[in-house]
Amino acid sequence: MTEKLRVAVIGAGRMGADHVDRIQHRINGAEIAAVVDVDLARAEAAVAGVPGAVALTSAEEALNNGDVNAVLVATPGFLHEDILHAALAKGFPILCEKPLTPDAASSLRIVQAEAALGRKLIQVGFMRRFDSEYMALRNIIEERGLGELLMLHHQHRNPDTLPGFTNEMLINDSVVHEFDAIRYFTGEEISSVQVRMGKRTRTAPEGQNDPQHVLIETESSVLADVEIYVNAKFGYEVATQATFEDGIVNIGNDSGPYIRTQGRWGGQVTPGFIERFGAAYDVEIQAWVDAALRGGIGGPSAWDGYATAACCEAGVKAQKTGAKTAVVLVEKPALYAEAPTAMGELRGAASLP
Ligand code: ISE
Repeated sequence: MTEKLRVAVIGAGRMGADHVDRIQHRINGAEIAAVVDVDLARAEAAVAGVPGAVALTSAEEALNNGDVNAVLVATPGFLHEDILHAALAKGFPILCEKPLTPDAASSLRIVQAEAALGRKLIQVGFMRRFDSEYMALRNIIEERGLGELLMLHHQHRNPDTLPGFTNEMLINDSVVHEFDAIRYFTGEEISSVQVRMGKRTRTAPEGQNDPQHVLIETESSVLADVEIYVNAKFGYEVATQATFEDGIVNIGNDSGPYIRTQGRWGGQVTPGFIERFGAAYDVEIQAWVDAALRGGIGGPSAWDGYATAACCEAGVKAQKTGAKTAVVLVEKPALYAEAPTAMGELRGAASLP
């Protein structure tokens, strides 16, 4: 492969622009060659200050630009499939923000296209796998120092939602992260999903049931639950409590400066996901670049994108029926049998006392 990735970032919204800044200023081994957005002014704003990078309005043009040899897809999910097929055909390394695609059938088409190539080119942007506390919890689970993992309790709270954030999006846009996290922690597929809708918060927009309680079971019957609450107002929180045979582990609780002043004590609540996972995004993109330069991927694969899409489909069905809904996957192609090697290098230090 080449010495440096020359990346086309497709989509210059919040995540795309954040990745342009990250690659330009904090990542080794990659630089920005092009930024694409249907809104040219937005693409131009993203490349301002990036010498040599071009602003374009067409993904196709970017893929055919001789200066580009890698792609970071950060458009809305419904645009991913076409871009991914075109980038696979070029043989480019790809970092695709979640979701891989919006439904399991189209994600499976991507998996099949990549499996036919016989090598992994797509890394999916589940950045939580690169959070230091996530890595530490996974180590504790794998090493079995606290015995077997029995349950995972997740809290996923956002301050508010953008207009148009539907009931389905609580699953497809938000709980998709817990589906991946549970698979990452346990190393197992999810076998069923159930969704309970209770009392709504008064600030939930019309048609949105918020919060919701999602009940999840894995292949070996680890039980997990997620409180997804997207109008929590107080700030952003993604936390997990893991129950083991011989202990309890908590991750994601706000830490940082603990201040006592004027008769009060406390600290700051994290405002949003960009701040909560900023460091994880940096590690994720560096892992992608390093692995791509060696001809592989450094994190979750297209299979992980497909499996979580199938969990989301079961979750949306479960929202409508209230029933425990099975997650059905096709047989895993041999290409995805082994975890990417870079994940081994990225494991956090075991943090048992
Ligand atoms: C958003 O798209 C994200 O990916 C955030 O991590 C998540 O917390 C939020 O719920 C989603 O809407």
